[in-house]
Amino acid sequence: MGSSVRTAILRASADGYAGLAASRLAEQAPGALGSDGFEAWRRHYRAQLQALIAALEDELPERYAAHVAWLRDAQQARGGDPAVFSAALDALEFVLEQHLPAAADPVLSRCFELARAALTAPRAAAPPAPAASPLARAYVEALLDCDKERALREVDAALAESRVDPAALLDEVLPYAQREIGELWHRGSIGVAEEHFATQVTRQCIGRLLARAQPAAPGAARVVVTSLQGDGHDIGVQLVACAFELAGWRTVFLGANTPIEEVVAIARKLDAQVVALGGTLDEHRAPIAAAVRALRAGAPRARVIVGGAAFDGSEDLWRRSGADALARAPSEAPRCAASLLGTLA
Ligand code: B12
Repeated sequence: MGSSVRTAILRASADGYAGLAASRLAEQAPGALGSDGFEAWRRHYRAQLQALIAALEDELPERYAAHVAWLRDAQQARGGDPAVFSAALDALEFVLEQHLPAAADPVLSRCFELARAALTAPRAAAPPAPAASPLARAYVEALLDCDKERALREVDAALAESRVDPAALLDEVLPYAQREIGELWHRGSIGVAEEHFATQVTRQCIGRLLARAQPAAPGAARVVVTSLQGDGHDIGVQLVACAFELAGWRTVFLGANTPIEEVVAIARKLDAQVVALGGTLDEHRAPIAAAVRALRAGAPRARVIVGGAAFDGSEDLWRRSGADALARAPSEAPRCAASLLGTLA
């Protein structure tokens, strides 16, 4: 069986395999399933299968192993039993062996081998906090105190006193804060409510920056910015849209979760010169590649820029998407777009 056929089957049957793996786990480790245990494990397996499919497509088994270790850490931080987690991996491998012979696919076998090794390795120590400016630290502290007024005051004062410029806010302060909040959630130190709160305040900060943008000139270049169906993260792309707006582009920001055909339709309708697509998780790369293909056919004038954490950790992952360029930071995106159009001053 060819590996692309295998991933197609996996994708089409992921829901079924998720249910079978949850049933197998219930048989093998009945204590593993609490009150809503079957549904919770089915959701867990669905997410894990998406990461597995992305690892198979890109032939990067170590990314699946990293994802499994990440899930284990998140569960353990909430009192989950590591032995159950290991049984859960066995259950998934068993189901796939039954339904999708693994022997012929060395990448699939390697995914499980590395995942098992990752599970037996000791839990990773908290990574050292990245260097952050005093403003970024003060902003995070205010968020953790759920003090929106203080958080916004910190940002307003820094902008007013020119202690921070918009690019630093977009590239450093706000991403640092979102990632710190994510790390604390991952380690079980804060809940989803704190994350949701931080995301809302970060949106307001972006609004503060947008209020400083001059209206775009009528003939200015047009960009469409979005993340795609299945990707609920919109702060990264919002920062990118804000950078374009501050750089004078006519910016059409669509938020998160946009269906591919809608992105193509609006790019065609508006005759957009650039489409900027963001992705956060490994499984967001496949929809981005599909969108690039659809844009080439349906809106061929648009140049496509990609970015986001889905492309981190490898120099060339973005090239496989077929896009024209990768921008690593929001304020880099307008420069990168202008250079693609040959209009860089
Ligand atoms: C907020 C958040 C959410 C919110 C999103 C709300 C919203 N409206 O955006 C919600 C609750 C919906 C959410 C859901 C999930 N999340 Co989430 N989320 C986060 C969190 C805390 C912040 C995300 C964020 O705003 N980042 C800030 C942006 C600015 O940073 P960035 O993405 O790295 O982007 C930088 C660059 O890449 C670039 N960039 C970004 N996009 C683009 C686009 C273009 C075009 C360009 C040029 C550049 C660019 O700009 C940024 C600055 O340099 C992160 C933590 C983190 N480390 O980011 C987790 C995180 C991304 N989430 C994670 C997970 C696992 C999930 C869920 C699967 C959880 C679950 N079990 O349901 C779901 C998946 C939902 C989905 N279908 O996509 C994990 C991913 C781990 C992994 N790699 O597998 C993270 C890392 C949390 C963690 N610490 O473990 N999440």
